[in-house]
Amino acid sequence: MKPQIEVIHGDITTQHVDVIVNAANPSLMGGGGVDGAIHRAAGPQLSEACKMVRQQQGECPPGHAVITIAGNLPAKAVIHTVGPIWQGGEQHEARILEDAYRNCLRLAADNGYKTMAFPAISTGVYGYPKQAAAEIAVQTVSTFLTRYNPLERVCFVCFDEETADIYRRLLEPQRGE
Ligand code: AR6
Repeated sequence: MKPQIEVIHGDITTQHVDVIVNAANPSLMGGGGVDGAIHRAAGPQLSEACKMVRQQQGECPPGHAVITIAGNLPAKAVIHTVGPIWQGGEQHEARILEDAYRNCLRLAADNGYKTMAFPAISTGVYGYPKQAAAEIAVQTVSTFLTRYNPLERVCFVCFDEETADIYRRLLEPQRGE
């Protein structure tokens, strides 16, 4: 069966998927944006789990990803990744963003999860241009699903309509294939 890629305009914390991705910072200790929303919705168990990861492996560098329990969220697990901070495009931001998406996909697949949801990593506080970030997201997910296919559904959960439109346009040519 061909895996589905979906665009959802909404809040990632309410998604009924196996695993949601958090756009975290290297400390894994929470923050604003989607990170803050996920920590609030998941409750203190998530902070405890992140603290344990921190103690065991230190900070999570940009492009890397770690997995924890999901506390009170409908999802079964949370994958925390750290995207690049946009600095104009000459500081390997594209490669780091691609690594972030790919490492999340690998972690989800390696843990046997079938459905997952991504936010638009790095496009908020970290300032990555939305269109360029979405192109990397769609390309990396599509390539992963083509080459290695344990996932059944990947959702791009967009908090604003502008981002959702960007993703819909990028995915349009793939519809009906
Ligand atoms: N559901 C889905 N997407 C959301 C939600 C939500 N509930 N809330 C915000 N977004 P950002 P970053 C979107 O800033 O740029 C944190 O403080 C948002 O509109 O959350 O990777 C971390 O601790 C945007 O499109 O993450 C880091 O310090 C996207 O999620 C830093 O921000 C990403 O915006 C990470 O910055």
